[in-house]
Amino acid sequence: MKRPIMLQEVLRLLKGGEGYVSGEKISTGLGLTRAAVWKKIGILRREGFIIEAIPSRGYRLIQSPDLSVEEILAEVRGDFWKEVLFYKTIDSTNDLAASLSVKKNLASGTVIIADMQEKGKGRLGRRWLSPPGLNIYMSVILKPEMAPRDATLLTVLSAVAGAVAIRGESGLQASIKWPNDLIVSGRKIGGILTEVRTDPDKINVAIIGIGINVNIEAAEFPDEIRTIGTSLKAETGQHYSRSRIIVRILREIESWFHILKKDGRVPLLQEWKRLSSTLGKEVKVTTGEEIISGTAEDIDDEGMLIMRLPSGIKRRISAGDLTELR
Ligand code: BT5
Repeated sequence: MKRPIMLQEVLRLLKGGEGYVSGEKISTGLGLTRAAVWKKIGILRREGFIIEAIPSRGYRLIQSPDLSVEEILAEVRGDFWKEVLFYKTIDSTNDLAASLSVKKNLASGTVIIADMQEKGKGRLGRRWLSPPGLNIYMSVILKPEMAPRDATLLTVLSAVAGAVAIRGESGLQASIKWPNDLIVSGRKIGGILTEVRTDPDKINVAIIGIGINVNIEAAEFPDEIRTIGTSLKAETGQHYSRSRIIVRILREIESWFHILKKDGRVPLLQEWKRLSSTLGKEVKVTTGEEIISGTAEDIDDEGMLIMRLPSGIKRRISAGDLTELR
């Protein structure tokens, strides 16, 4: 079921208004009765929005909740982003996206967000720590006109979106460790898990899972992650709105798709290189079949890592776990 658009319209008016927005302005602007406006305000309040109502002046938005689908939709819904589905508890947003995209044939531009995941997953069946009320766990469903070999490029694009969103919201110098890690101060603040279903010659559905540690405190990480992970809160001491970060990520993804279409891959790859912590470093990559050591020289236009081995030979690597040696 599509979320009705009217709540988002009310929210837009409240956010756009300087100070109070009169009930009259909302009702005439949206073609609603005053009673209907009051009802929508009630729904928004139940979603956690703090809205002041003064009879002679109107309504004023005082505070938004930290995670609100209505707020995200009010900001991004359009030709590219179609729908946002929210779940309080779920196994994994990627798994649900995969099963719904088959069962319900979800449109490209559907976003699935969860407050917590019981079985959040990383690559190769690893676990992704996903406690409630603190972090971002989301999957975006896209049906891009791309060849199956471009799946890594989707990870590249999403990592850029994630790093830019973290930088924009917090000022932290987030960087990207090839292929899918978002890093702050040498620790993992987020990760991307791209899964694709393909036809022989094109991607049928891409599910891009994005996990970002937002308001979790360092002390709340279990031992095995405390030394390798971090969060926006752990780095800055501040609390962040998950909605705002999600909106930034979604806007970035949308805008990179437009740029890809208009100007090709070069601008995206340049931006990735600007944000990368990997290039120029001595690295070790574990691929599952072998461990390769050398210098990370470049990524190619499919997002593959180009390594120069000590022998001088270049290798092109599609996937693996990378450790920066220095
Ligand atoms: C990733 O895998 O980094 C991809 C993470 C993707 C998570 C999102 S959340 C929404 C969507 N739905 C899902 O079920 N997944 C996606 P990988 O590179 O394999 O890294 C996994 C490793 O990161 C684990 O083995 C841990 O060492 C570490 N780790 C686990 N949880 C972490 C966390 N919250 N923060 C930092 N590191 C973590």
